[in-house]
Amino acid sequence: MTSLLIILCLALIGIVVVQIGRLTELAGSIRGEGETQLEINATQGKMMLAFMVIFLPACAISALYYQDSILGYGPHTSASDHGALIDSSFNITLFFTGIVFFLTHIALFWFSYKYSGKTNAKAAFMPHDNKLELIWTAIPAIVMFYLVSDGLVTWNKVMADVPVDAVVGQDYTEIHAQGMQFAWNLRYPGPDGVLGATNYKMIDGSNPIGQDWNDIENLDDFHPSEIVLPVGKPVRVRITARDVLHNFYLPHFRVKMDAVPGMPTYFVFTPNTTTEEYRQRLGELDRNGDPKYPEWHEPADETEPDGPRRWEAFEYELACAELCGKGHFSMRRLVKIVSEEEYEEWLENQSSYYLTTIRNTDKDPFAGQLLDTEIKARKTEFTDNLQKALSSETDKIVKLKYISYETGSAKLTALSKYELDNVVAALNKYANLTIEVAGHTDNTGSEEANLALSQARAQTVADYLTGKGIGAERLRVVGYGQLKPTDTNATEIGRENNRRTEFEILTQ
Ligand SMILES: [Cu+2]
Repeated sequence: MTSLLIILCLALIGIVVVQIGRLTELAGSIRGEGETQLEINATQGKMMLAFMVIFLPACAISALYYQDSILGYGPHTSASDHGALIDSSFNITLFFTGIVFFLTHIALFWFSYKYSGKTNAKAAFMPHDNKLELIWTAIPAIVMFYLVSDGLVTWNKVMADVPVDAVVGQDYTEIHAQGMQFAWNLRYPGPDGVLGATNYKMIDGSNPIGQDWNDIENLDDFHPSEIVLPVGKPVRVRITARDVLHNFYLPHFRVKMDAVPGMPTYFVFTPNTTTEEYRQRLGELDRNGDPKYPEWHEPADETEPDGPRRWEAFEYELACAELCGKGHFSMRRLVKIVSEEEYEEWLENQSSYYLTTIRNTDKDPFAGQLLDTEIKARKTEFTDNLQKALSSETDKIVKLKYISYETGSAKLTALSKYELDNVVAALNKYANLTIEVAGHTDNTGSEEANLALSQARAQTVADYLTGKGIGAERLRVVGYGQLKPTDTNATEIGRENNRRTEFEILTQ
């Protein structure tokens, strides 16, 4: 209904304009063509002048009025080191083009008014003027030279890669952002600080970035759902695209770089304002205790008028600045800038994508093998348990959690050797240590068979130890069969816990 009314109004206005035009034409033909033309000229001239008086101040006033919403002004000063350079380049350019803008518009409208058609005036004819030519060539040339050279210097600083001798993981953090329709796949290097190799041919449902699992540097890489970075430390973002053009855009940090399929790009920047500091800036109060930027004190959620204010809910964000398809808008990701301590804490809580998703699946080239990190972790666990038993008065038993046998036999599995080597190392380290190696089973099968099996298994372990040069007199070998369960035999997990090899410290 409203739109119908608007259309009707517009149609009526159109008819009125046409009718006025006809009327003027009619009046003109009655009074004579020339006189009417002069009158129109004079009116147009005055209108031009009036337009200038309203339009130019309005330009300046609106810019000042909205200045707090513009990047680079008010609370929106840059949150990265290089951002200030970009903002200052923009300001210098705005200063010079602003002068030209105002001067040319004043000249345009003033002359339109002053020289609007008159019968008694005649245009002056000036074929050439060297002085004028010199002035209007030299001034723009000097200004342009300055703008271009300043821009070039800024550009080189902003686009600079990390120094050649900078060490990844120490001097700077390197992260990976891969654009796809429609998400950013983020990847962090994990504890080793180095991103593993990727190959687009390896991309599949379980490997979104195409990480090469044969490269051990990939094994600790993790895929966070948001970007978290420590304040004050340079970060180099590796930017790739999986399908079409995307654009890695962090407006608050003045970071913007195309993600191009087949052509990795990068951007190096140093965040210098934490999320919390930026929020404080938005929520700042003036001397009278009133909000400095009132729009940031409105509720963040309109349906919750008493909820957090907009400044409190503020988050930095990563957007895609390329119109990459209809789901383009959904490529938003949060960016959090935190203190070094908070960052370390966050890192601790992240887990490797390989270990959580790929490990021991058919995509894992290391399936059935132990990784160095796992060997180390098991050694630490063994040493801790041994120390506990050594210092305990009552509990002298160390469970050998990672020793296992082929089903129903006393043959050790290949991976048992790591735990056995830990035992060898312990016996070599503590020369007075004597132990009882004990085998245990669950209650499946006959008691005699279990006794025999546990005895055989304990013997295999002892044989391994003596084979490594441990004196047989330091070992007592016992098979307890099903007689000493530590858990229930009613459940599978309980039975698994009961099938075990352990040793007890006899003397130390
Ligand atoms: Cu995109």
